[in-house]
Amino acid sequence: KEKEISFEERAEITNNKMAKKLFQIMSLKQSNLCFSADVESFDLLLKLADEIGPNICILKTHIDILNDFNMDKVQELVNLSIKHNFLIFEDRKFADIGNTVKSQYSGGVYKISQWSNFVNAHSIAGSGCVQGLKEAALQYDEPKGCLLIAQLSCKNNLIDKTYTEKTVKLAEEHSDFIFGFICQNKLTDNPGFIHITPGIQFNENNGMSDNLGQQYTTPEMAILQNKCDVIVVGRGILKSENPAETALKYKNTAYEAYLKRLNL
Ligand code: 5FU
Repeated sequence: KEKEISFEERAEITNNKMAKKLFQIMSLKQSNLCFSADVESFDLLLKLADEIGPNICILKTHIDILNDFNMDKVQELVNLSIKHNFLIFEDRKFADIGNTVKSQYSGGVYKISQWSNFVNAHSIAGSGCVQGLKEAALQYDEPKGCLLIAQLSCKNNLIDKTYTEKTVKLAEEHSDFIFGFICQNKLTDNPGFIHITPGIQFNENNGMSDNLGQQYTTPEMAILQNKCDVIVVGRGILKSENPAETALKYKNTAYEAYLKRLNL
């Protein structure tokens, strides 16, 4: 049976600067929790980021669902990410030709490349899409990165096994920029690639799905059985009575599951 490698060791092994930084934060903060801050008010997002920030390694945004977006508030979010030492992941899911995603990433209203540490992309458009994002990222001194969406959590999605395998291959070909996957289970033994998993809730919350096809699994299942590294939690935290307290519970559960996996 192959040995499990710790986040700390993986930070040492990988040559990808973004992966290194993330593994270091995870190991330092003892957190493999990503908070999905899916709210419509930027002010609320900032309040939550300040409260939950100490317990997360990543804060995930959907910047285009905010009603009160402006660049000053983005700067406040960046300040909070420095204060609490978490990374900002814009869940933009790029999926176009290289030239277009390059502009979508760096330009427009949101200027995503300026403030996000990493983004994600569908692999459907192939290497040009990855290349376009990579080119836009090159203008910055600090590391930027991208995850490929290898699997989706939602019911009846069109991704099959071949698509997932080809996605892993695409990631391997661009491992200077691509440092992992949005997925539902571990896809490769390459320790530099991180596996980040949405569709997570404790059993006791709203059952195991929503009305729009989202499917949930528990933190323990994701980390122990499916061998993912990071859990992404949105409504499991947001809809709870005390988001900060609930986030701490998710953090502890996910990290304990990871420690258990290391010692198995
Ligand atoms: F790529 C994916 C995916 O396969 N499933 C997802 O749920 C992304 N997501 C995102 O994670 C989705 O857009 C939400 O922002 C978040 C899950 O939120 P929830 O409230 O925990 O269901």
